[in-house]
Amino acid sequence: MMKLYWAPRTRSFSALWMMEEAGQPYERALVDMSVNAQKSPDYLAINPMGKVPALKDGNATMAEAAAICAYVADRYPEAKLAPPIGDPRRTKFLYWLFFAANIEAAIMQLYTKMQVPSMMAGWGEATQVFDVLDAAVEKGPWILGEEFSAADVVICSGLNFAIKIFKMVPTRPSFDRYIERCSARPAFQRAAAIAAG
Ligand SMILES: N[C@@H](CCC(=O)N[C@@H](CS)C(=O)NCC(=O)O)C(=O)O
Repeated sequence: MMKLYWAPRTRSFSALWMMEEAGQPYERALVDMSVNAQKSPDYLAINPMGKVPALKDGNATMAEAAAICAYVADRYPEAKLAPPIGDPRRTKFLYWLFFAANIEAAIMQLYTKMQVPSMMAGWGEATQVFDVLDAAVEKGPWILGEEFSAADVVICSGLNFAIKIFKMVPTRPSFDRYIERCSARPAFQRAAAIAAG
């Protein structure tokens, strides 16, 4: 059984939601950040960055929320949370999983008002990152169109975390509607209930 290391009100929500979408039994290990458990030697052996989430599957361990979501989708193909390997729909699926890092960076740039030459920044112009995302979620229901996938778990969790919970950047109507659609999913609600304790 997979073991998910997580903590409430953190980026580990995406991995928690993903496990609930997968619908397979898994174990949860709460990492107590109030006592800095994420920096304990035992935990650093799992994630040397000392951050949540992390995942253990047998003897294999990994971290990084988007990577965990991609792994879980491939590990449980019957849950249909990723287009299968070789399917051309993988193009956009992988694109959005990796684009999540641009969103994260753009959010931090806007929040800190950090000046960066957009040609040198890997994520480019922060506002353009949001324009591109806006166009992608506008039509819906999901980022790949009709099919929900792990890419939605990753992208929507990022938006929800930064915009709804921590209000780091202003929202947009398309983001609000997208977050609403995602948060209406039973798996999202189960994860939210778990996170709320
Ligand atoms: N790039 C990581 C980021 C994870 C992350 O930033 N986790 C934060 C909580 S939101 C954390 O564990 N912080 C604790 C610390 O840095 O001590 C991912 O996507 O998994």
